[in-house]
Amino acid sequence: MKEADMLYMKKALELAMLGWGWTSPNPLVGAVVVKGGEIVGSGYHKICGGPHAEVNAINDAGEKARGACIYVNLEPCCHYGKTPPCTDLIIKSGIKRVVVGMKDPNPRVAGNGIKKLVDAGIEVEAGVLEAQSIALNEIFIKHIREKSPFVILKTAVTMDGKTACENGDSKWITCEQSRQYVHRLRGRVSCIVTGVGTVRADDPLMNVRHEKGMKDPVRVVLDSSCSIPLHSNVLVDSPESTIVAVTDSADSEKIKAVENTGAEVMVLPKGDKGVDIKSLVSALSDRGFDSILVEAGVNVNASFLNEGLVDKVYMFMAPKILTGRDSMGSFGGDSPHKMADAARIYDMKAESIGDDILITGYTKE
Ligand code: AOF
Ligand code: ZN
Repeated sequence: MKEADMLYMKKALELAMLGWGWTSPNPLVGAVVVKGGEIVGSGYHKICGGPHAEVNAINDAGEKARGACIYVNLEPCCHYGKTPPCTDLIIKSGIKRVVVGMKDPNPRVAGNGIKKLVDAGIEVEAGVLEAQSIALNEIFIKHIREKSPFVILKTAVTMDGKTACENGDSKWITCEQSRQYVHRLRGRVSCIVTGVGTVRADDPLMNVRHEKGMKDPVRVVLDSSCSIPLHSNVLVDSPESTIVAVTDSADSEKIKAVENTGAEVMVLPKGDKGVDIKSLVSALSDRGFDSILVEAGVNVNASFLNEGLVDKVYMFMAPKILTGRDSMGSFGGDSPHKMADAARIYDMKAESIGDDILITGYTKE
């Protein structure tokens, strides 16, 4: 692989990141137009429904696009969606080489974009920085392939795996930078799921206040009996972006009171422990949500993990050892009898965030 190709693709990936939080359910895409060893145009996909990265980059390059090479982290589209096919514009602009990060998993494209360019006599090279391109759009990839949201479970623990003292105190485990990182993650997802226990204990806002210019996700509170206090922050601050998920055993007066705050109440089937989590994920999927961030207590965390609904885990580990036999961990549920029953995490990675270590990994290989 040519070094220059990797360099320009890296630039395209960096540009793609600028759309973080605004392109959902569409992908993060960046593009650069290069001619004579110089960047003559660049652009990225800014907002879902808006022009694609290639369009912005080619318009930026203008006449200089003729005879140039375009680098884009996702295969150019060849279909009419909310916008016309990028392949047509690439062909018309006189670009002679296209370097692609990854093939588009969208069945309406899926290799046909590349084929259309090749058929038009354009040189195409695919798979440059492919792993990075796939990682950047993991939410988009799962959502478009499986029509189901990508589920991220986030926890924060001490080095001995504790999340709270025996009396529930947990403020704060991690450093300021880690908390800011979580806000950025919140800005990328369609919704955050938590339990009513967490709402009672911490009264969180669950918004993106540490990052400017990002939209807040919808907040979903699991509360089978609809017992959420009406003065909770999630019902006082922007209640129109709060969903309270209850079961049919919830009292209708309580449901009405929550609805009167402006929040939505979603009645879902009962599971073993409260609201059935699979039904919740499928209801959120029906709304077109591409991603779910689980930021919850021991029971909700265990339900999501044990039901096989988690795709990716973000675990922030603080440089602290809490100790104490009654200190709490991040996962409750029934206690397994064999280590072999532990949930296996794949492709585990660690990076430093301030004083903490962020460990990420996937539940599937
Ligand atoms: C984007 N931005 O920069 C690229 C995309 O409905 P449309 O016209 O916006 O098309 C969306 C599809 O286009 C998307 O699912 C993906 O397959 C392809 N490429 N989409 O939103 C872009 N290059
Ligand atoms: Zn396109």
